[in-house]
Formats: sequence, structure tokens, C-alpha cells
Amino acid sequence: MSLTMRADGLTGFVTLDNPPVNAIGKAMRDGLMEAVKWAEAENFDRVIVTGAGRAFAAGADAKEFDGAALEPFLPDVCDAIERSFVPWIAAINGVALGGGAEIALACRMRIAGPKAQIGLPEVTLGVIPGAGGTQRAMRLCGLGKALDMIAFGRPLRAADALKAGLIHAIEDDPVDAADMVNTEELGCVVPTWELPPPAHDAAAFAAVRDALAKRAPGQVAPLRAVDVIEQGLSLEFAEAMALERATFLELKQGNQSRALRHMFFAERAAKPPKDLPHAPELTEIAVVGGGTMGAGIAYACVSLGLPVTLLESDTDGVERATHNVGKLIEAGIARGRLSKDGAQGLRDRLTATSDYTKAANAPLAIEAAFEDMEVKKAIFAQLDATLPPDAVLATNTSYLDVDEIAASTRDPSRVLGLHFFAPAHIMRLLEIVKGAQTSDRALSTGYALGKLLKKVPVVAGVCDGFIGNRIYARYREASDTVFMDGSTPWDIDEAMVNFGYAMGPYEVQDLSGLDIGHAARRRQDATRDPNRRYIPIADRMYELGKLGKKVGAGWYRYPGGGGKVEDPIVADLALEEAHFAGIERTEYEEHEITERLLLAMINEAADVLAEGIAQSAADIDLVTVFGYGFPRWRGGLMHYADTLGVPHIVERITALQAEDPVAWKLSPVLSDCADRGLSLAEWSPA
Ligand code: T1G
Repeated sequence: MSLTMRADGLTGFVTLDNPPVNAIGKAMRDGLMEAVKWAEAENFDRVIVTGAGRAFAAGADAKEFDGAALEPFLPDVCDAIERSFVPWIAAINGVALGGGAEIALACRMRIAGPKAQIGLPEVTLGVIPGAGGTQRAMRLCGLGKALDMIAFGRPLRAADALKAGLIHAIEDDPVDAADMVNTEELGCVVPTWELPPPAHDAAAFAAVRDALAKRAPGQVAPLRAVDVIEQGLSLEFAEAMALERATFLELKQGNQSRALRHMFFAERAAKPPKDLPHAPELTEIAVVGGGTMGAGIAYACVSLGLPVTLLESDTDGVERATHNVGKLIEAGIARGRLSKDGAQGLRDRLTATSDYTKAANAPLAIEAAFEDMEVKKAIFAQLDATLPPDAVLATNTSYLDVDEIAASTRDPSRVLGLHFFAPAHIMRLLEIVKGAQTSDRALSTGYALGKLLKKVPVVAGVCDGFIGNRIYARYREASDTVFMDGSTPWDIDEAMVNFGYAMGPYEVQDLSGLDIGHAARRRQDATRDPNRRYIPIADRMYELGKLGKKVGAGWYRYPGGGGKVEDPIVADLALEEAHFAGIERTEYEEHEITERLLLAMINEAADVLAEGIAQSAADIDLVTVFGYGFPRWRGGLMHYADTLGVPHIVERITALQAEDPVAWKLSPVLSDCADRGLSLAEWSPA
């Protein structure tokens, strides 16, 4: 029944109990309906409902969403609670989210614990509140707050919920306080549904729609939630509830909600395998290299209370490293995320030095130095000689051979890659690169750091670019091919932004710098397939010194006054190169651009799966969403591919082979899926 009922005098106590977060499934809905009848039969003067453990209730059980909705439906449960002659009081002991909040809003009173949160984040799962949240919230906290909570899925802390009028009081022991409520006072509280809805406010609706256009482009649920709230203002409560429910059920079946649910559970499944040994306690860590990445990693660690020894090769390097971390601390203060005392705490936890013996007790070291194999080997030799023999040694390389680095140490089993993404203290993805000899203990240590830093850990095998950069290289190659053959960087960027990326490939490269891509291409010169078409435009850009935003010009120009402008010189480069290569350029429709870039990535990602570089399609989804800006509401690259369908993908790639049989060589995983009738999510080696 996933709830318990207990009577004490004239009070009935109902405890929602479905660990770990009291997700509301059919069993709990059945239990709540029974509790309403029980309370009426017992003629209690109140029912107090609370949650077992750390949550009140985290909402409807999203695992049930793939199936048909089963009675009793949650809106009916909420109605039964609200209309019962026995008043219910919600004692909100922890998070009350989605359906959990809706149960509380249907109660006559709400008393929260100091750490409680109340929110309606359904849009983060691609749906809208489906049990009265869109209609009851605004009757309690007004239109503006309700729109903000629901359209952006932002929960309120207890103090803000009290200020907003969503709850009646904050008490250390909300259950006890609920039992102390004066019965007359309780009897006087008007059920939420009877309260008048707020007045229509055209400006508020316009503002939230504008904000959604900027902050959630392409996402359906937030706009539908706003529509249901607006229409609900002029409907009877029951009609508005019916509209809400119909909208919820429609969205639940939609691709966006399936994609967002996939991401929700994939993110939570990114955990260390149960059979991994426990990681050594991370009492401190060493970071080698205080450049952008090293400073970001050090900052992330000291921010979470971990002492860091930041190692540099000399005094100048130590000063630079201290300065770089200092800048991040100042930025944290400026953004109000850090108090002066907090900042001092961070500085106190940081030791920047060129003396490796200062890190002699560190159980983990992360090398984040210049991307040069000999530089890295020299650093690993020093770490090997200085740190305890069982310390784990990690490299933050983006593409160098982790096995070669490991082989340069006395014990390669303690070496792995920990690939952070810039900015390292913000980007949530952490590629844990497992070398041929990496031990389970080293792997477990990588996961432990990932958990400490609240990262999404994904294990990757060793190859050029691991999972993310390897797939991204195909994205870049496909972009340059379409550019060379007829399009422009700005049309390509616009196409990918319309697909759901925050930025297109060319604007991203202008931010990171075209010199990085150039170095990567030069590194690959020796191993590049001579039969594979090579697009020279980016090399021309490099030779012209168009290195990106940092020099004021890259694929776009960046005039002093801000913004970016299209650069005709860049477009002409493609004309010239196409002419030299004897290529007849052609017009590309937006959908043709998007299709080619996505198919190129999907095909490469399928090879990444085939080679076991990625352990699952879901891992590739996590990498593309948390590391490369693939739209979360499309579920990541492979989930999106499965919405297209493998047969369609195989047909399209086969058609493109006519243009370039090398670039569009079909991945064996795609043909295997087509032959076996599998989706990419279902694929595993036969
Ligand atoms: N359904 C099913 N499982 C859930 C769940 C849910 N709503 N919420 C959490 N879990 C599982 C999760 O998968 C994990 O499982 C475990 O609980 C711990 O979660 C009609 C339609 C509550 C803030 O969007 O935001 O109500 O991995 O690792 O970091 O209007 O979970 O251990 O097997 O995230 O402490 C709306 C979703 C639903 C809230 C806790 N509710 N949950 O965070 O733990 S739609 C939400 C969260 C709805 C109604 C509609 C967080 C949390 P496992 P965790 P955490």
C-alpha cells in the first residue's frame, strides 16, 4: 500500500512510505483513497499526512508513465482529500514535488519543516501538473508565482513558500504542529478549490511566454502549462481540472516527455557498478597544472571542502595558478555564490606550489597540464615517485593515449583518465577513461570524485577523443563538408540552434578557439585515412589568424560593441576551396543540414558502441547532453536516433553513400540493429 495509517484519538495519521522518495504509484493512490474513507468512518477531526524518510513525496511515479494511467487517478485522489468533511493537514517534512505538492495543495492546511521544498517541476519531465497543480497553486500564491513555479519547474524553499502563501507555517516538527492546530481554526480554512482564481494579467502571460521563448526554445510542456493556467482563469474549477488532465495525458505520450524521462533515469543510473570495491577516502587531492582546466578542477574541489595541492613547474607557474583560481573565487563572490568568509575558506584549502612533496599523502592526483605526451609523461614520473604507491593517478587529457601515459609509470593499474569539460566547475559531465590496465580501485576512485563534485560520470574506453570528442569530430567534419559544398557557417549554426542546441558548431568553435581544432587536425595528420575527404577551410582560417572570439574574428566577426556578425570573407573561403577542388556547390535546405550533421554523429556513435568505447547508448546520451549541448528534451543523440528509427537512419545513410562512400560508411551496429529489429537502446553485441 506504500503508506501507513495510525489513529490517535481524533487524529488520523497517514505516512507516505515508498522509499527512497515516496514516489506516488497506484498502490499509494489506492492507499490514499482508502485513508479518506477510513478517516470519515472514524469521524476524525483531522488527518495529518506526512512522508517517511527525507521526502514528503517526489511526485507521481514516473516509471508508470510509459503505461496507461491506472485508477484511481491522482486528481481524483486530491479531490477526495479536498472535499472530505474531515480536513487534511499536510505536514511537509521534506521535498513535496509534482503530485506530492498537489496532494499538499488539496489539503486544508500545509505546515512545513524548515528544510522542506514545495514545487511543481513537471515540465522538467515534459509534462504539466496533472492533479490540480495548475489550478490550486495560483489560488494560493497568485498568478506570477504560480507561473514562475510551473513554467520553469522551480521549487520553493519553505521560507519562500510561506511568503508566497503556499503554506501556512514553518515548524521544526510539522507533524506535531499539525496536531496542535486549533480545530475551529482548521474548520475555518476554505478548501483551495473554492478560492477565487487570480485576475487575468496579460503582461504576466506575455512576460512568461517571452522568457520561455528565450530559455526553453522548442520545448512544448512549459508553453502548454501557461496556456492551461490562462484558460483556467475563465473556466469552472472542474472544467479547468479536466483541461489540465487532458493536456497532461497528451504530453505524457509525446516524444519530449519520453526523452526527458529517459534523461531523468539515465542520469540517475550513472552510478558505479555495484561490484566495484570501495574507493579510498578522498581526504585531499593533487592537481597538476593551474591553467584553465587545472584551476577549474581545483576550484571545484576546494568549493566542496576538499583540500587541494595545485602543482606547477616553477614560481611563475605557481603565481599563474593562484591567480587563475583567485579569479574563479572572485567571480563566485561577484555572483553572490560565495561570501567573503566562504572565499577565505576556499583559499585556505588551496596550496599552490612547485614542490611535489607537498602532495606526498594525496590518494588521488589529476594531471591537467599542456596536451603534450612528453610533458605528461614527465609529470606522471614525478607523481609516481612522490605520491603513495596506492595513490590513483589521473590525466585530464582530452584525447591523448591514456595507456601510453600509464605505461610510463611503475604501476599502470592505478592510472585512468578523468576528462572534465570546460568550465570544469560548471560542466556536469565527467568522462572516466578506463585504460587497458586500469584497476577497479582506480575506477572506483574516479566515481567517488565524480560523486563528490556532483558530476554525471560516464565510463569511456581509450581511443582518439574517447566518446564525446570522437563524435564531436564527425559533427565538425560534417559541418565543414556542408559549408564547403554550398552552405554557410551561419546557416549551419541557425539550423542546429533551431534543432535545439544553444549554439551552432561554428559559434562554439569561435568561443573555444580555432587553434585547438587546428592542433587536433595536425595531430591526426599521421593517422588520417588518405581516402577520407579533407576540408581545408578551417586550416585557411587558422593561416589567416581568424582564431575566434579571443582575437575578435573567427567564423564570425566580433565588433567591439558586442554581438557577432557574419563575415563574407569566410563565406568566400568556401567558394575558393570548392573551386580549387572542382566542386559544384549546391543550396542546402535547413533540414538537409540538420540531417547530415546528426546522421554523421549517430553513425560514429554507433561505432563507439560497436568498439565498446561506450558501454551503452544511454551513456552516449549523457555525454552528448551534459558535455556537448545536445538538447535534453530530445533525450540525447541515441535516444533521438531511436525516435527517427534505425531503418530510416540506415536508408538515409545508404543514400548519402552515393556522395561519399568513405564518410558515410555505415556502422556495423546500425546494420546489425536493422537486421535484428533492435533499437540502439536495445543493442548489445550478438
Ligand atoms: N518517479 C519515480 N522515481 C523517482 C521519482 C519519480 N517522480 N523521483 C525520484 N525517483 C527515484 C530516482 O530515480 C532514484 O532512483 C531515487 O528515486 C532517488 O532519486 C501528476 C505528473 C526528489 C529531488 O519531477 O527531482 O508528479 O536511482 O537520485 O538526488 O502532476 O529525485 O535510486 O533507483 O534523484 O536526493 C514530478 C523528480 C513527477 C521530481 C531527490 N516530480 N525527482 O533527489 O535523489 S511528475 C519530479 C527529483 C508528477 C503529477 C505529475 C529528485 C528528488 P534510483 P535521486 P536526490
